[in-house]
Amino acid sequence: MIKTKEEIEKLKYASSLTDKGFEYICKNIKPGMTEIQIAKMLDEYMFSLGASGVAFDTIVGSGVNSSQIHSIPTERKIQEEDIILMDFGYIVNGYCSDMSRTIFVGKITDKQKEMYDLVYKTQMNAIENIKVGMTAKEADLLGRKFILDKGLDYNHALGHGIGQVVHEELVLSPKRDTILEKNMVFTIEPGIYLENEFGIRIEDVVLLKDDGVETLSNATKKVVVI
Ligand SMILES: [Mn+2]
Repeated sequence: MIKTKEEIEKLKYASSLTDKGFEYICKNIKPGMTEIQIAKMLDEYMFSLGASGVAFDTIVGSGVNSSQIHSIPTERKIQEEDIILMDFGYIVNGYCSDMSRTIFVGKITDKQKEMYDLVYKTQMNAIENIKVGMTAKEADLLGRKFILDKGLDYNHALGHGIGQVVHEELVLSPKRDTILEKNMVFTIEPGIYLENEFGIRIEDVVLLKDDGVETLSNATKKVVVI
């Protein structure tokens, strides 16, 4: 679970390529494309940058499909006004990346904006406050707090360890007492999933250091409307 300097460099590099993938896909998604086409386009771009494979099947959930935590891309076409949740990770030099971003096409509704801000706020609360010596459970709560305060919750862990495999043993969940140590690398990925409406997830890979976490994935988390 604890990474060497060399492993950290590889994880950083894998995440930096994923940042480029997100930028690329935001520029290239057009209404009328299907979720499957978007997933394929992103995968192909990442392979062209040097990824040797996907860390897991790329998730592209648009419209109501975004409300499923792990949706499988479908033939649904992107609308003029739409929401798209993407979760993607790639293997680069043997190490995995993992990122989720939720973007908007044409416009963002007031409710979507409210939920986006809530997910962002709780993710930042975890990023700013997770420290060495905390338990996984305590970390999980930091990345759930503001969502719970609104009477909402999400049905998955805040995050998981990541390395040569995308889901390592470390799990940041309300049930785990694992002590977080320096040089652990894990994801922070809170979400909100409103049944029959839409879902939002924001996920980054982070490195735990003496003075807190450093995010290894750095693609924008400002609201993106394409
Ligand atoms: Mn993940």
